[in-house]
Amino acid sequence: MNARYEALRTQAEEALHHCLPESKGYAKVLLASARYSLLAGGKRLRPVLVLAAANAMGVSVQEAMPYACAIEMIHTYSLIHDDLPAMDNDTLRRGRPTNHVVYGEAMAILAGDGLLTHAFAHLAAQALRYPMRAQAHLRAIRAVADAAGLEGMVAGQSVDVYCEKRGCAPDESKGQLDYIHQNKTAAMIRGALLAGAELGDPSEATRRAFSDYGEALGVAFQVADDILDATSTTEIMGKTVGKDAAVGKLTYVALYGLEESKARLEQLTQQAIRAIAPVDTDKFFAELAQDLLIRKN
Ligand code: GRG
Repeated sequence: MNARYEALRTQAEEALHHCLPESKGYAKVLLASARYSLLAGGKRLRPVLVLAAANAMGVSVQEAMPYACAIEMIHTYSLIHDDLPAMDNDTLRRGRPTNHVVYGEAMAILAGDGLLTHAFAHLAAQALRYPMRAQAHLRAIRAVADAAGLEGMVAGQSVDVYCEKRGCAPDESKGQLDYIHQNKTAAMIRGALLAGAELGDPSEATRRAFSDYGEALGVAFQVADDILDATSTTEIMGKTVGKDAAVGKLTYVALYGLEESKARLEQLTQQAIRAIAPVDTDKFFAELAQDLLIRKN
């Protein structure tokens, strides 16, 4: 990733260390469990997107940072819950044992619940600091909620889980796969961009540019993830790979094969770059899409 990405990632990383209550008192194990996963590293892609979109709209890092932290809290909750035995039953995440392996299933569920709820408390607190800009903050909070909820990530995950456990009709698999990618993965990537953009009162055309870029980039990100699951190693990825094929998961590679998946990834990347061009004056977003195309983890 380029130097600007790394600079934004470092700022977000620092802020993440201060956004949760300290692990003390009777609930200290819950708080330790939430901190364990939130502070385990990762690419911090979604926080960087929030900050970069806000910056493109002339909004300060200070005003946008709680959105960057909140979206990473929500992303982290989704990873904790996704790794649970009832879902993907994974033991490795971000190069460390998964939350439930360390803290037990019940605490992992509660840590996820807590991170999701705390994210919105964090956002409401920030909106209250800007009473003159309440509309912009409410629209940004709405973008986060829409991305995460029953018409976004959770909905996508539900179809993914349903297809894996119950099987999906073969003639519907292409539509279902698109739905899973657009919601499980792309919704939060698009939501991060929209949250940052909404803070700057965007025009309809600018909102559309961020939305279309986020959608294409998000689906590309998941196609790349499907390719990496089939071709990379557990050491490089920091999570178990090769499981998709082993459990017969509906993925891009399973449905279209490796070569067509790579071609689709390239096509989606170009689509994303075209969509963001009108607002991408310094080409940060285009470069990011290119970097994600060749990502190794
Ligand atoms: C449990 C509600 C609920 C949702 C789970 C995010 C998710 C939805 C599941 C994780 C499994 C998976 C492969 C999702 C696709 C999105 C994805 C590639 C997530 C991992 O995001 P990265 O690569 O992870 O940005 P880091 O660790 O870098 O933050």
